[in-house]
Amino acid sequence: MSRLRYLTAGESHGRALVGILEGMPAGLELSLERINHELSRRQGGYGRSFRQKIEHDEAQILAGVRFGVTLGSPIAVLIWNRDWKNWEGLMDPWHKPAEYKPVTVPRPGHADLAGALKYGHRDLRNVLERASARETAVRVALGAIARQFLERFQIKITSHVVQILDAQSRVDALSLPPEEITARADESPVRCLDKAAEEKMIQRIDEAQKKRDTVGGVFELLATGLPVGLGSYVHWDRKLHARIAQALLSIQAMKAVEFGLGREVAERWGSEAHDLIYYEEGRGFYRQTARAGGIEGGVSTGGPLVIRVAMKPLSTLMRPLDSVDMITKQPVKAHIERSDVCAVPAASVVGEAVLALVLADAFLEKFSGDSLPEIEERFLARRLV
Ligand code: EPS
Repeated sequence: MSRLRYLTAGESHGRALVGILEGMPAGLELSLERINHELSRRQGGYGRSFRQKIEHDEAQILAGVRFGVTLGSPIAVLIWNRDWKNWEGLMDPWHKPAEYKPVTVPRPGHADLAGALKYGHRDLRNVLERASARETAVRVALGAIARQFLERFQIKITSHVVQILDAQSRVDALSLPPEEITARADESPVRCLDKAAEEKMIQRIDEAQKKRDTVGGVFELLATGLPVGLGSYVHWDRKLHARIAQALLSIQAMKAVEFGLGREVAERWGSEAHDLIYYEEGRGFYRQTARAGGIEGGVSTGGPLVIRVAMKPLSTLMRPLDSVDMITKQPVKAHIERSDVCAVPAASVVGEAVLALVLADAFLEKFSGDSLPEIEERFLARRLV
């Protein structure tokens, strides 16, 4: 990220999560309710653990905002972990409890083993606390700020779940307005727009719970209202799709990202793989399809962004997988930590936030300025032809 940067800190059962967002222009009116609304969207979804009943995520803005308006200085956000009081001793920054049993059996698929070997930890809790997707709460808060910035320019981001295990949605979301997608997805326990698929997804999650297993899936992100020209074709680290893919893959448990047709494009003839170009007076250049997903050559085309993200089944199984104790080197079953059975619906909300951060960064790069009016001026003066 060049114009908009962020850092987060915090352990899953530590005192709090904190984030700093740097690069937001001055003069943007922010709503705290909106930030908290996004946080509550992330906490939902069928198949979540008891943890989400303990937490009631709320953001506190510690810096960078005054009287509801951004100052142009770094914005600091804090979210308390309510569960911390149950873990106070175990997560104390200074004192180790007299009786303490380290976690020594890594879960296959988690960061546990590779993370411990890398940092030289002999207690896997030192790894898993930070590798946990609890961190995404603060990313959602920062993303909610980026989103409010993008909405000033009519850029809207939404998402819905298209697959859990083998249950697949058949709804073509591109034909729906983004507000409707959000409203319908928010109402569905699995954020799915297709009622029949929703039922099957819930069944699969119930089945997983019963079998003490987990399930992953796929969510789709859509962004509309983007101007032409975000990102660039001139250099690898400026290509918009590559930046989006990097950011989305940084969300815990994401394994693949596709744009438009995605990997299906490899099975098509060239004549059926691209978005044909049309022009109309007043409307400008336009396409009738979104096969490229709204990005060509690393540059936004002005069409909707269509991105699919695949999430693996969570690696904490209540019927644990084979593993080896780090200390004794004996074969044992993996460590069990309270966890979700399925977190794909929540991941789609995190995906929206992460996408908002990348798009706001690319937008600020193109229409840079220190204050919102300056950026608005540059945006209005943009060349359309
Ligand atoms: C959480 C994500 C999960 C949970 C966490 C809450 O992250 P991961 O499975 O990657 O560690 O661990 O906490 C619990 C489920 C718990 O019982 O404490 C989240 O998204 O808030």
